[in-house]
Amino acid sequence: MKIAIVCYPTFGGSGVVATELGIALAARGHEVHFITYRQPVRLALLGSNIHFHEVHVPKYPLFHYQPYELALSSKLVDMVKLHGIELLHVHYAIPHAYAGYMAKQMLAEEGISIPMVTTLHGTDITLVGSHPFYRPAVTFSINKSDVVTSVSRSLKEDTLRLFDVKGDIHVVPNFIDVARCGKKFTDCRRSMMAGEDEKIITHISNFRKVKRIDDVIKVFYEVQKSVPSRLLMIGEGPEKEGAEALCETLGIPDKVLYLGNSNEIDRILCFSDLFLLPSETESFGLVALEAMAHGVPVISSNTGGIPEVNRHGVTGFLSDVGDVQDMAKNALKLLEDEAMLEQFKSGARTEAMKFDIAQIVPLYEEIYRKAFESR
Ligand code: GMT
Repeated sequence: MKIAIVCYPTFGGSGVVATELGIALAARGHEVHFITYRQPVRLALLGSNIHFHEVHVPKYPLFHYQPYELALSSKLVDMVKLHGIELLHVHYAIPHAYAGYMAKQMLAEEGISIPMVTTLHGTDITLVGSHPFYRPAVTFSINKSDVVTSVSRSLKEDTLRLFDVKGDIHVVPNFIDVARCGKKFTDCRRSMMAGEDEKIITHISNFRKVKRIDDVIKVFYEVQKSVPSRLLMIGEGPEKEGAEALCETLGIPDKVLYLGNSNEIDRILCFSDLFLLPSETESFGLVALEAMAHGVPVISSNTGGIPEVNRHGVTGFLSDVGDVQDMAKNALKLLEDEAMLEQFKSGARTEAMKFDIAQIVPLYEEIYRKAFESR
């Protein structure tokens, strides 16, 4: 099948999922065309059946906001015609589903009928999409998609609660390449990050408000009082400066390392003992799954789709949003008991296998078949 994938090409979970899906589909013989404004960060290699087409938005001074949706829908029309693309799979409703629908309509004018699958990822529904300024357009583009999928049961419930959705929403969970994560790194250089007697705690995100970065620092502050440890902070975003300031205030700047955005999270997770994800809301928490696949137990909040991934008492522990003391208590429970930590590391790895890419990609292929039928 010839499939166009539209996504954000950034380090964010939706872009990562879309990219990994495209790579896996290409490996299964499909022809995949990524259409977005930059080559996706995880898309290292292009080839005979994996392509990237850049959406250019020429700057014009009259426009206060440059019309990306217009450029994207035009590019979709051109690429569908040029490459004979048979299906659009758009990740993140805003504005991709809207642009995809416009492309569909333009193509229909020329007698080309193409189905569109929309995958909802989280903030396109919970934080941004449900804002009154966007809701009518998001509702419209969800209802005009041939098939809609969401990455967790929780996100499906949120979508049905927040929008007037007419059709069904199929839950297709996010996934991980277990074989790749299980690979032992010969150069897993733990000693570069911490002393032999120190535990390594990790957080990876886009450092936005929704991630509750201050809670990450506060949990670590409590933990390091009892267990010699280091905190690795991976990612970039608006809350980073505040986090650095909080570390100074608490007197722990030398114990916290900020490593910026990284394409090497496999190498960082391979020597991590614990992962922190205290988010305000999280439709799935792909990064928690990535940590688990590397055998890293997760201390998280119990919000949104996280409980569908992180199993309390098996792969880590869950606490109410903002309950820093409970998160720190749970972290210490694991870090102070070597046998228990080992048991949770193995529990995390085993649970992650349920989300192996090999099981999830065929679900998307099934969805594509459905989309063709419902055209
Ligand atoms: O977490 C973010 O803010 C980035 C966002 C994105 O769109 O990339 O992540 C969302 O999609 C991920 C992939 O499906 C999910 O794992 C994240 O939980 C979800 N983020 C939120 O719901 C806050």
